[in-house]
Order: sequence, then C-alpha cells, then structure tokens
Amino acid sequence: MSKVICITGATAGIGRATALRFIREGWKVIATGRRSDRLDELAREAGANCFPITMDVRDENSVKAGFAALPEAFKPIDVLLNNAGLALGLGPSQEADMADWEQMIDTNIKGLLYCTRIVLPEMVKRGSGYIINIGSIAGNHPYKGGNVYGATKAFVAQLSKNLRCDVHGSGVRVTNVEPGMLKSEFSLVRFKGDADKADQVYEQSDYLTPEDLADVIFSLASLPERVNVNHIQIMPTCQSDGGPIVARKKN
Ligand code: NDP
Ligand code: 8X3
Repeated sequence: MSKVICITGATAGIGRATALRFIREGWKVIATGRRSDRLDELAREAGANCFPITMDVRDENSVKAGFAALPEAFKPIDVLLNNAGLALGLGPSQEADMADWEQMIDTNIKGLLYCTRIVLPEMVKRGSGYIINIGSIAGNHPYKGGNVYGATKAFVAQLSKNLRCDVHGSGVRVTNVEPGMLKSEFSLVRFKGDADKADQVYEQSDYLTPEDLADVIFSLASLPERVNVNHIQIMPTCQSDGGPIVARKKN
C-alpha cells in the first residue's frame, strides 16, 4: 500500500517540488493551498495519486472541512509536512505593518497548529506517523527586518521539540527542517510582488532550490521508523553566519 503525505502550501516552491517528488516515488499526496487553479494544475500533472484540497490554513474551519473531505484512499496520513508559510516585509519593527505581523502569526504559527492538532491524534493512536515542520534559519539567526517572521520560526523550532516530548513513546516522529536561502516565490511574497527586489536576494548566488529541499524531505521520510532527526539546518554552500554587528560611535 502506498504511503500518504499531506503537504500544506503545495501550490509553489518547496511544497510543490516535494509533492512532485513524493508522487514520483509512488506515494499518495494530499496537496493543499489557497490557489485552487494551481492545485488543479498540480493534480493534472501528478495524476490520480494526488488529492488537492483548497484550504486557507489561517481559517480553522477551512482546515477542518478540508481534512473531513479526505477520501478513504488518502487515509491514514503517514507524514504531515507543515510547509505553508510566508514572510511579509523586511523593515524594522518600529515601522512594521501590524497586518503583516498578524498574517505571519496566523499562517506560520496558527495554521501549523490547526493542521497538526487535526492529524496528530490519529498518528498517536496508530503508534506511527511523522510531523515534518518547515522552520527556517531565521528561527535561530536574527537579522535586520527578520523580526516577527524569525519569531514565528523560533516558535516552530520550540514547538517541534515540545511535540516530541508529548508524543514520547508513541512512535510518532517530529522534525524541524530549517532551510536557508532558497529561491521560490518566497521573496516575491515578502516584497509584495516587487520582482526586482525579490531577484536581488538571489543575485549572483548559488541558492538552494525547492528540489533540494524535496530531496531532504524525501530522505527524512525514508529513514527507518526508529530514527528521529530532531532538527536539520540546510544552507546553500554560499551562505554562512555573519556574526554580531557593532554600531560604531560617530566622532
Ligand atoms: P513559496 O511562496 O514559494 O510557497 C509558499 C506556500 O505557502 C504556497 O504554496 C502558498 O500557497 C502557501 N501558503 C501561504 N499562505 C497560506 C495560507 N494562508 N493557507 C494555505 N497555504 C498558504 O515559498 P517557499 O516554498 O519558499 O516557502 C515554504 C516554507 O518554507 C515557508 O514556511 C517558508 O517560511 C519556509 N522557508 C523558506 C525559505 C526560502 O528562502 N524560500 C527559507 C526557509 C524557510 P497559496 O498562496 O496558494 O495559499
Ligand atoms: C527564509 C530564510 O533568511 O530569508 O526563511 O529568513 S530568510
């Protein structure tokens, strides 16, 4: 029997590449996101082993209705990939837009919680299952303008550790995957459609691709059930830590 992975945010970037990778490997994929046209296109490309669900993870009712509509063939869920997420803005906290902060909190934190809370009980009951959260290096490494985005990913990192405590002894696994710079629609979303600004992020660099992350996620899901990778950080080779910065006195 094919295994089943549910991927939130499968309409673009990491989620889409991972959906296609798991389909190629013979898994069944539940692909979710808000843009139903993109989900339909993915389902056409992926074939009968892909079940699309249009849902906004910020809306608990939409999440509940989405999971309630799952056909038997796509149950039980072996892996939940909590990937849907976004950054909005790169300005300092003192100038930030509260609506942007709220959207990041609602998506990256609350959306992840809604999906996890629905899927986890069945995994614990079964004594098997895997929650893979997509955190970020931004959850550990502060940078200017990272403010609430980084804080949401710090939440994801700590929640992943705490989930492991709660499911201790149940056989359920939890991993926090922390990517660094990766070219997807991420920066276009962060800069609200400004393609020039988004492109500058990746200029003259050998950034990660969504397919690189799909490889990592498939490798994690392929490990024996006795193995739990608690967290894994992946940067492109061209990226490393900058270290603390100092504001110098002006003479
Ligand atoms: P993309 O913008 O390419 O993809 C983001 C996905 O999230 C889309 O499928 C989008 O679908 C979905 N999404 C956003 N908001 C919602 C919502 N409210 N409800 C449902 N789905 C939603 O970015 P990435 O693939 O790069 O991002 C995926 C994850 O990786 C995010 O959690 C991001 O924070 C994280 N990450 C990205 C890095 C990068 O440099 N790119 C590095 C580190 C972490 P739709 O709009 O159709 O709803
Ligand atoms: C995305 C990576 O460094 O732009 O999470 O925040 S970063």
